[in-house]
Amino acid sequence: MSFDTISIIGLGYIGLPTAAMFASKEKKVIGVDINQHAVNTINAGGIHIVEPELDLIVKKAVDEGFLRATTSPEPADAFLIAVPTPFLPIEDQDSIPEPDLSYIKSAAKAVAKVLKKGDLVILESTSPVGATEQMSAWLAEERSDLSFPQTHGEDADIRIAHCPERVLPGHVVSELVENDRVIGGLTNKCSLAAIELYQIFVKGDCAVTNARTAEMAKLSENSCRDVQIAFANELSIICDKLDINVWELISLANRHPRINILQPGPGVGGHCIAVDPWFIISETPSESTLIHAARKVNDSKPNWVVEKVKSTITDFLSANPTKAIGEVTVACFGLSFKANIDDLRESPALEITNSLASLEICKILAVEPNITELPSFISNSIELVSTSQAINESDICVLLVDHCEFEQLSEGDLKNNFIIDTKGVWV
Ligand code: SAJ
Repeated sequence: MSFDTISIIGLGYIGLPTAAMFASKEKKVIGVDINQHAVNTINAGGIHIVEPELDLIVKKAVDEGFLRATTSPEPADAFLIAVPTPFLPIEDQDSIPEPDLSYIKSAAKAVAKVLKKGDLVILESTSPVGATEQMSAWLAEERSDLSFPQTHGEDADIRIAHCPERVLPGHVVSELVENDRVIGGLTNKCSLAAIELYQIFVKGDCAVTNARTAEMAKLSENSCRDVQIAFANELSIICDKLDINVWELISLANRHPRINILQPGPGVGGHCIAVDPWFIISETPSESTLIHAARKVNDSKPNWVVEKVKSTITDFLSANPTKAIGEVTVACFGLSFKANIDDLRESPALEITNSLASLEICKILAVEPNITELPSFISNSIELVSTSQAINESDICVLLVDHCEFEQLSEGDLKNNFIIDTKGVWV
């Protein structure tokens, strides 16, 4: 099978780097996205997302004519669907969110119009178990003139597979090439075609399974990490109550040859680890008690930090009886969802800072070295300041993200402030 033209549907954090990698191997790549701004930016040789090294690769691919973006699918030999799989809005905090596959459905319907015999369609989006079979059914509904694996097995005209992305934001370019891939074809021929496609640029192994196992593998990876972080977060709350330094405790426990406890923090953020477990929980709620409990532990950690700040304000006022509560200043160090990035989406640090501001009991400063202005959706009473200004002007310093800039501070820099450290950088 030869893949002369490859189409990527969805040019976001996964689709655009993937398109760029195929183009860097001199394949003709057609990127498709409904976002006209993204399409225009890419066709001008730019990128609309933040990811190290990607800008140069995209520019070269566009300049050399291997990558082009458009808003509607065109014929190709292989289609990779990398669209969002969000959740439907929940009615109340205790309901279990249900996945929204409407972007996959729209992408499948759009691709169906240009499908031809022999084409390969791969679902890359993180999806609930059964989504690849569902996507194939949507394609078949649109194209009764073509045969699909669910009805014609190995003799089908179209090949379908699920190959989940597993790259770490911030390291996408190297991980796309080096990481092993899980390849879940609806039939063996589907898997073999998908392996041939990925081997154009992937150096890692391509491990073959079926589509449902591939879907569950991706969900299990992120759920496993969520459960392990929940254990660390629960330990941090227990240790706080027992007056034990959790960071020392974890480093001691990790000296055991078979123990590797992860790091506690202000909660779990980002668009993957805090989200993907819900695909499992929503499909098998009675069987996912541990995964569900871990979600609750991690989701409740920001609120625990807010309560900790409130009790520290009380301690500060007891130690400084001449001060009124309105004169207290709290500085929050870090707003992004993890260290050394500018991404504020689904960030527990941002949630904590915003919650503290909404209490309206004291002045809130925020330090975030990776942004130049605060997003419009957070409280306008929060003031974005430099690290030194925050230390000098605050009474209480709350470390929320372990950015390099904060790790460089010494004990002496903070000697006049009360400290709450959710990442173990200063304690
Ligand atoms: N975190 C902790 N303690 C830890 C590790 C992480 O509190 O010990 C927190 C981080 O601060 C952050 C969140 O977890 O708020 C997630 O950060 P992360 O760096 O662990 O992961 P993501 O969400 O950036 O990327 C994950 C990766 N999955 C795994 O490591 C199993 C990545 O490989 C996936 O491709 C990505 O999700 C995805 O797209 O699904």
